[in-house]
Amino acid sequence: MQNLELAQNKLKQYEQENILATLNSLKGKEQEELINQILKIDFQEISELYKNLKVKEENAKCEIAPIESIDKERITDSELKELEEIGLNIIKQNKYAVITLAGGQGTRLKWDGPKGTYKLANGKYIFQILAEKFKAFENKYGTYPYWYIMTSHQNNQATVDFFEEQNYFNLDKNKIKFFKQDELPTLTPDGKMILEDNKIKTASNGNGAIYAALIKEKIIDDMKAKGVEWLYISGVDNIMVNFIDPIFLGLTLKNNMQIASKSVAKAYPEEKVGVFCKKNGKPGIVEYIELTEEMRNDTNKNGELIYGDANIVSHLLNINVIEKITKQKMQYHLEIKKGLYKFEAFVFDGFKAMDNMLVMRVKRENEFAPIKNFEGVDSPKTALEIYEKHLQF
Ligand code: UD2
Repeated sequence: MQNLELAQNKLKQYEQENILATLNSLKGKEQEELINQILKIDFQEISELYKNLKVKEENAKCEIAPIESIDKERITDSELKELEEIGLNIIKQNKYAVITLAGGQGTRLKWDGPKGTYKLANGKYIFQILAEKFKAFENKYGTYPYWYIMTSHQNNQATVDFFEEQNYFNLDKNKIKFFKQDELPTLTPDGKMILEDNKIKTASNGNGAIYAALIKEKIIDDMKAKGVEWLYISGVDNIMVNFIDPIFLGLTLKNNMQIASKSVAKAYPEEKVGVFCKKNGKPGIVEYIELTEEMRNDTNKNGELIYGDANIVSHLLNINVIEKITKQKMQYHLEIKKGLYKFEAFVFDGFKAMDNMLVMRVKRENEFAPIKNFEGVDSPKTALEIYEKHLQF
């Protein structure tokens, strides 16, 4: 059967009549490109996601309970020294890699390039600030780990071009690797795909797409060939991220954990951050949009928020956990942007593959200055103020 007929049959089977009409009206290269895109899309997956919307979000069913965290400020100096030695030993053997999640659209920042290419008022790009952390680590310890950057189909080329133009910020380009996450069609509220320049409109399918991407893009194979055992996964938008952290790695090893994350004390109940918890007894995070009013304000006898450990997208995973996570069904969350349905997987939903995880609470000003919005909270201005006041190498 010809590809055109295969594409037409798929569109009929999944009731995407409007795409079918356009497909039949196109000719030559334009029609061929749309056919190729249609044959690559997993219509069954997107139609199940849409149908499942009628089923209440998994969170509504699951039982949520607090999870304990270790406050870094309460660890003694001698123990910090011991933990640092344990972690350094792994990092110096090149068994450690940093993964930067950079496939988001960054719509709130009103910047149409990849978020890492945004230049702050101090003249530094976000990617440049992240790259300088590798250099600083090398100046202190004589080495720095591998750096993997997850991009999206939309921003990959622009990201790679930017690093080439910047000569990889004088880092060894052989220690830096880019890989693309997957994407999903966006839908109208009645489940129809839409066209943009005669192509089906798609969007990144959330930072939880990292697990499948690590396998599909053979990044896991690349890491294993290099002897990597520990992955520090963090967001591109936090310029205070401390992603080469021997103490955190040491604490995780000492507690025999395969997954660990950093938290900061939630600033106030309504703060737009996910919070660590246990869902049906497994470690996880409840996203800010899914936190109930009551949970948001729940406090313990000392008046501290029960769900007070805020997620700063700084996760440490043993490489063996990745395959375990890809074996479980990935949960998708509905996000409605400009009236369209977007389906996003969240990186932290993978944590339920383990029975427990370590949460290390760090001081907000030392490790968290996100750049989310063009102005106001979590903006380039607020992030730069924290960066200039608190950055320590
Ligand atoms: C993230 C956390 C949230 C909160 C907040 C703190 C997730 C899902 N949510 O919310 O719990 O703590 O940060 O700052 O982590 N990204 C991709 N691919 C995608 C979508 C996002 O790589 O398809 C990256 C994005 O570039 C960024 C990171 O994931 O580096 C988090 O961005 P986000 O917009 O998904 O999540 P946000 O900021 O709403």
